[in-house]
Amino acid sequence: MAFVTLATNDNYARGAMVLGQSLQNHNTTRKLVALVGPHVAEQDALRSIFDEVRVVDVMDSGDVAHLSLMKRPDLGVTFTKLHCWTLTQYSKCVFMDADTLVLSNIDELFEREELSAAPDPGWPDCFNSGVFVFTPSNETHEKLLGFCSENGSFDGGDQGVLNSFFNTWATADISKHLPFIYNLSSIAIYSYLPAFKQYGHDAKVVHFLGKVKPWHHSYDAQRGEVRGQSPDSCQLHPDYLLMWWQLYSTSVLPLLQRAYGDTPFNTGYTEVDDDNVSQEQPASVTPPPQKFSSEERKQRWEAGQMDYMGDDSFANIERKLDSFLK
Ligand SMILES: [Mn+2]
Repeated sequence: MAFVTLATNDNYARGAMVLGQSLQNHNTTRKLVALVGPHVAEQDALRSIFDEVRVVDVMDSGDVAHLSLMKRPDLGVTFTKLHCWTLTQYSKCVFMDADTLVLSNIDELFEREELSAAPDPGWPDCFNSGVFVFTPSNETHEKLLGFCSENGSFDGGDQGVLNSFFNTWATADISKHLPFIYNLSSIAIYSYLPAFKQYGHDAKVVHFLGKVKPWHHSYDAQRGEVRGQSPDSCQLHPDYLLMWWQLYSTSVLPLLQRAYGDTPFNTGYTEVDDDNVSQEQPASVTPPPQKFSSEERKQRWEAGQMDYMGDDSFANIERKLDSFLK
């Protein structure tokens, strides 16, 4: 049995390392597996946390996955994620997005059956595909690929595909509904604050849903503060973002430095060694990393390598469309 995550670029690889470290810190007894896209450079550092790092290049495979991708080039990242079903050396797995963070031991999830997941905060009759229990099977994998290339995805990503495929989740078997505390998104905190105050302390997994990910912020190691946060956000809820950065700076960054030397990382991490840097100085805040130029992004898009979880996310595309309509 194994926890499985997916990193399609270097930023998600850092998220995956924080997730893997958080699972280890809470003494998981299961294996840790990372699926990585072919462009992820940080495989060595990943290998020091994960038991298995598997490179998935749907583009280069001659199999049914590649054929499916040629039919639906818009679903590149989705096909990469569906690859988790091919991990048949494990009898059961828990998939976790690289933008999740574990707050306590969750090995009990392996008692659940496929497909178990928590409700999505935006449409609770759909499950959120950031955390789910599944049974690896080449047969299921091929069925999923076939389904995906025939029907596409109603939301452009894996969550739409998986909800259409496992379409009895909402009604058939309540034991496949994971409690919300296994996939708590910050969106839900603000949309139902009294419930968060009542139940939030039981949270076991935090999911940094949305466009802005922890690695888009920057961190003042000296003061132990995440920059660019509104001052009252910490009063509303435990500072999950700060927890992510503390784990990143204490456990992941040393691994990256060991693997690559002291070359600066484009993560927004800044080390401040004196207090002379005043807060008004914008230079002390590192802007979010620019991953690709728009020309490079266009080329990647045309090659079927969309960054659906990042630059090419639906929200970004929608914003672009809106700018034309106004
Ligand atoms: Mn996610």
